[in-house]
Amino acid sequence: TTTTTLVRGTELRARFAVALAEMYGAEVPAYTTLVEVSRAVNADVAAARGADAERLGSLERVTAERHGAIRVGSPRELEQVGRVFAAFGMHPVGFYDLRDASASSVPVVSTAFRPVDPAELAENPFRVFTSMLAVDDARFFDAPTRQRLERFVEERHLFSDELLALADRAAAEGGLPTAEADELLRLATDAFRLSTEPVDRAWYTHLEKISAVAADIGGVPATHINHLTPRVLDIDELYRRMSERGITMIDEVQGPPAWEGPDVLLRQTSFRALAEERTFREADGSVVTGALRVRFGEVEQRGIALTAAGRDLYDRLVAEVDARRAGLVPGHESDGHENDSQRTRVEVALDVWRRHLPRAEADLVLAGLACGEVRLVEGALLPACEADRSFSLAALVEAGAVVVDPIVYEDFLPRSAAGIFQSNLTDAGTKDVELDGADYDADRLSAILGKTVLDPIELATAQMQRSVDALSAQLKTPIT
Ligand code: OOG
Ligand code: NI
Repeated sequence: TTTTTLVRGTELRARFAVALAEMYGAEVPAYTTLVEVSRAVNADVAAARGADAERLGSLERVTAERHGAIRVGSPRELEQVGRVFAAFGMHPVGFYDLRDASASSVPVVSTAFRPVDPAELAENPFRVFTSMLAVDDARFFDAPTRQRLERFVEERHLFSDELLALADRAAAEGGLPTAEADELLRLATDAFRLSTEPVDRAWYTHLEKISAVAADIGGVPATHINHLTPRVLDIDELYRRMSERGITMIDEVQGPPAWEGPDVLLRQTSFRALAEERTFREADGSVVTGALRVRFGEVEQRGIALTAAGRDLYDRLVAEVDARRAGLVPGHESDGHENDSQRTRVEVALDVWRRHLPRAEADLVLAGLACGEVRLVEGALLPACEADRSFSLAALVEAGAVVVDPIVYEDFLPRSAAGIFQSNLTDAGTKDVELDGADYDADRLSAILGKTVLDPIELATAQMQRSVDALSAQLKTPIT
């Protein structure tokens, strides 16, 4: 018998991320600048902060880390892309509804495909934010537009049968032999290349009036990677350096404000990409060269994952910031600001955060707001146990017998995502709020995908609980 060596899913994923980056870098030169500046920022932060800089991931992981974004037009296309990503050990996590995310709204629902196992994440956390056009949402699409969209999307083939067959095999067998692995990577990368096929101008323009995102999905013959996002350790510094290079960033960093406390969840910012050459078919049948400006550059900084209670608090803080800026609730005189409507979202958010969140990472975890892995410090003295012989985690941490390592937030924020979508569009589009929208939730996406869309908070809290259970087993007593 001969044994063939399999190229395993983990390696396939790492190679996929690199192949997409090479293709995207060749297509979008500003991406290369962004990656260069990100690397420089990360190196400088690591030099300045030492080991502390790596609390939320090794410099190696962070430097290689990317997320991509793609958009598809139908349940069939979503199901197929789910099979492609499964080959790379990437599974659907999180349900994001961007149709009602605050002021901005985009006619898509989304999930992110990513590795789930902490060891896999540590090896290569490549993830792809994946949006599906909600063609059945009557607030955006009238019946004739919907029918034409459905027909248009049904007739195109984003993923070849050969690609899908190889992907299914890789997922089933945990990898592929070398030659098949190469072929899978070639076909999968190619599926996300910007198409050179002509775009029907009239149809594209019709959709663009409703939503530029709808036009980018249902007005073109293929999908493409929309952006590829590097991770930085200091997004404010990155923002400064990109601006210094003359690249106009969107107005603010999305998500939590910069503050003295730990990095929490996700902060993101972006810049509009340059116009890209595309060919169009005009009404008279002639084919002309034109340009579209739909792809953009984005960068992110990741922080600690929150528990359900932490996320509730976060959402309440976001609402408080909105209410204060809208003048619905007063600011606090002690902060020297009664007039929040004059201040930026980030400025108000900073005050709100300082009032409500513990500043030490361990306190966030011990308060049940954030997720961390606990571990016994070798040789440390244990504190006195409780009357029932159990240990309190707080007492163990206080005594220095246990340390808490933060669990990084691996997911996305719907409001930031909507903000990123929106700030890169020139036109708000149209939405008839009098009509009913189509119902979408994680269950409906799971049914479309034929696999369960996992819950980000459950994944992070389960990881934390496993570490508490292991500690409890080590100490042979319950931990409270
Ligand atoms: C996705 C926008 C959302 C993020 O990082 O929140 C996103 C898109 O533009 O297709 O990528
Ligand atoms: Ni993104």
